Amino acid sequence: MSEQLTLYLHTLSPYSQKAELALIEANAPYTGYQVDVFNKPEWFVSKVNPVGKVPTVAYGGPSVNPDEPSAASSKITESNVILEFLADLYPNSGLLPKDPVSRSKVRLFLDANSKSIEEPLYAFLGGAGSYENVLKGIEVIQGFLEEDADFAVGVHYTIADASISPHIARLRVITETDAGRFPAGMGIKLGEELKGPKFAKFTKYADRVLQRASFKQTFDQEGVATFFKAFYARAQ
Ligand SMILES: N[C@@H](CCC(=O)N[C@@H](CS)C(=O)NCC(=O)O)C(=O)O
Repeated sequence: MSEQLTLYLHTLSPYSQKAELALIEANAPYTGYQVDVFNKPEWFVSKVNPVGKVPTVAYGGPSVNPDEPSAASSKITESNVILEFLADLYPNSGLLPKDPVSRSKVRLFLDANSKSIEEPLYAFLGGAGSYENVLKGIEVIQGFLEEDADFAVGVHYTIADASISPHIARLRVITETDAGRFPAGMGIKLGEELKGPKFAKFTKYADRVLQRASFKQTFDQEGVATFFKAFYARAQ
């Protein structure tokens, strides 16, 4: 039997959603605890994650209230590390394939997702990135995808799918609402460009992952859109 697992998260955080998706897909028992990242409790920084970021997993040790964390639990940070940890903890979940070549493909996908999607997308959202870099990143990811594949790697849901789907959903929010600190209209333009034949493989994959039950269960579309509009409001 696995030990107690607490996931410290924020409901609007794409990195937190990566961990939630893996836990749900593995059918893993866990306690989720929402951390107010805009007004962090002192105990979270002193006892859970000195960097103060979510997601963080506390694994093992006694069962305690999440806001009274035990020094005896292991604290695991960084969403990609958490994804690999959960795949190791639940080897029969299929979150990581069994054969070494497929495992390396999943790891390459995770790395590409961090560099080619996470970095350029949130830089663009915050008004410090470039439109072209977002498109270049999507092209890189598209290069990993098989034609008509349901999943990023192989024939099962893996941590590769969990790593990218929260960002695909936020990309959709940007292209549908134009919310973000980039010049007005660029979000809508991006959406139009992604509808073209050049990005058909990526768009098909995106449509599929956003339909998944675990995804719908963990995504607050209205909440993300409202947050983006307020937090990344353009200067008037
Ligand atoms: N590289 C980290 C990024 C995590 C991250 O930036 N989390 C944000 C929420 S989306 C956070 O906790 N921010 C609070 C802060 O930076 O103080 C990961 O992959 O887990």
